[in-house]
Amino acid sequence: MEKPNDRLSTRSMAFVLAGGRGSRLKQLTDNRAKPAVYFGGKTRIVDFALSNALNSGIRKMAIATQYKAHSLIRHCQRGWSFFQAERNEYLDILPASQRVSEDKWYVGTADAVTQNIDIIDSYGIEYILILAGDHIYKMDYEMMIAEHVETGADVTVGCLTVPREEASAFGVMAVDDDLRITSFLEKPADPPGMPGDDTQTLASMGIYVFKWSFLREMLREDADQVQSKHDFGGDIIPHIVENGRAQAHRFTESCVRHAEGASAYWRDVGTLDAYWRANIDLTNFDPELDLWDTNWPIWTYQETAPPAKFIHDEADRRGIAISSLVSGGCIVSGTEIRQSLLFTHVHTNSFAQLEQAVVLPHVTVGRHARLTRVIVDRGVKIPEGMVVGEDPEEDSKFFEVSPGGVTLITKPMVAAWSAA
Ligand code: ADQ
Ligand code: ADP
Repeated sequence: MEKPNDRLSTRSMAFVLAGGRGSRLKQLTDNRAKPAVYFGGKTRIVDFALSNALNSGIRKMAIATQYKAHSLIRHCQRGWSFFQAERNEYLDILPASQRVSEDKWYVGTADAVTQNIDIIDSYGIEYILILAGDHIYKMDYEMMIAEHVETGADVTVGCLTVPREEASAFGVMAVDDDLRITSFLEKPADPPGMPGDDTQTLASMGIYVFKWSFLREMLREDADQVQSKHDFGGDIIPHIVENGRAQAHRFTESCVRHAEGASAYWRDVGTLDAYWRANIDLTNFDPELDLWDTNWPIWTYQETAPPAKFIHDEADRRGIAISSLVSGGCIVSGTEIRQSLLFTHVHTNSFAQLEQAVVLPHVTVGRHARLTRVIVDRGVKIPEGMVVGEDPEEDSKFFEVSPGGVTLITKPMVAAWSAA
């Protein structure tokens, strides 16, 4: 029988890069980093990478934060503090804290690891899994680590196929029959197609497995290179592809599907349109992302809240939610809600209507308000009678309207609307 301590997952750590802003999410990331953005009713984006690691058996984790890290740090402290040092379990939050020199933030993603080499050393691990904290997917990382050990590669890069016209946002690779990476281009302007399918490109997920002793050496070398941007996708991976052995690991091999034959779900949710769509998709009859799977739970910090409450009387107040997700602490008082997602502690009032609305925690919606195809930021108080989502031209005077016609509503925008 396999002894628990021999498991690869216990000899590995996950290092989560969570420093990026995600500027295409517009004002949704004015006060929080992209990994801290709420997703799916209860969770935040970073919970997916952390839960994947936990569900894969990994009990040593570190999160590198930088941009507007406060809500991310608070979330991790509240929701992810159950690790027990006595059992060699760790979750360290590593803000860019000028540990190395007074004036140094994390320059690039590789530098975020370099600046914490001594902490990683103290974990006594053999393998390190570098993750991005800003994607929605379910994946068993232990399978990727096992493949890394089996092939003896210097680095194993998680990859998936993306439509060629979207591929310039990714690291793009070519592989041979054994999935050895033969070329790697970081965010090429004109990405090449795949052999046999010109419409698709093999793209890096920005997740990597290394033997720690190897990466440590690479990072030390990279730190001295003046022309390096100290970035995994831009510097470290291309260097290994040229001078060593880089192997690709297909996401489809280790993704966690909710049913036989189901698709391999992975989303970047980096734009307002993609973010809104991925949230609203959860209201589908059979959503591609299964949050109900008890075998692969998405762990998070949950506010203590009473059950959702609906107030409905046939006379005039109709408090109903159709094809929607409504979280704890919500009070739907005489509001008609369709195909929407309400996070914790949302309170909506009589005669209001919500359709295809993603409503973040602690929002109140005033009487007679009508909101269609919107994202409402945390804590917003929608004034009585406000109508958004029916006239894009009018909406764009006060709110952020996406190319796909989704309207983002934040507190300063409502203040401007109310003042006008
Ligand atoms: P991008 O996602 O564009 O490309 P980047 O902006 O470096 O790369 O972000 C990667 C991760 O690191 C994100 O989770 C981000 O939050 C975090 N991050 C960014 N700067 C950081 C810093 N200074 N300190 C700490 N964390 C930081 C990468 C790869 C591509 C790959 C895509 C897949 O470079 O090759 O295709 O991910 O999305
Ligand atoms: P309306 O939707 O007509 O504007 P209210 O929001 O004043 O009405 O209240 C409707 C119902 O919502 C109340 O009867 C009560 O059951 C519930 N409710 C309102 N506020 C709270 C609260 N703070 N805590 C618990 N329940 C509340």
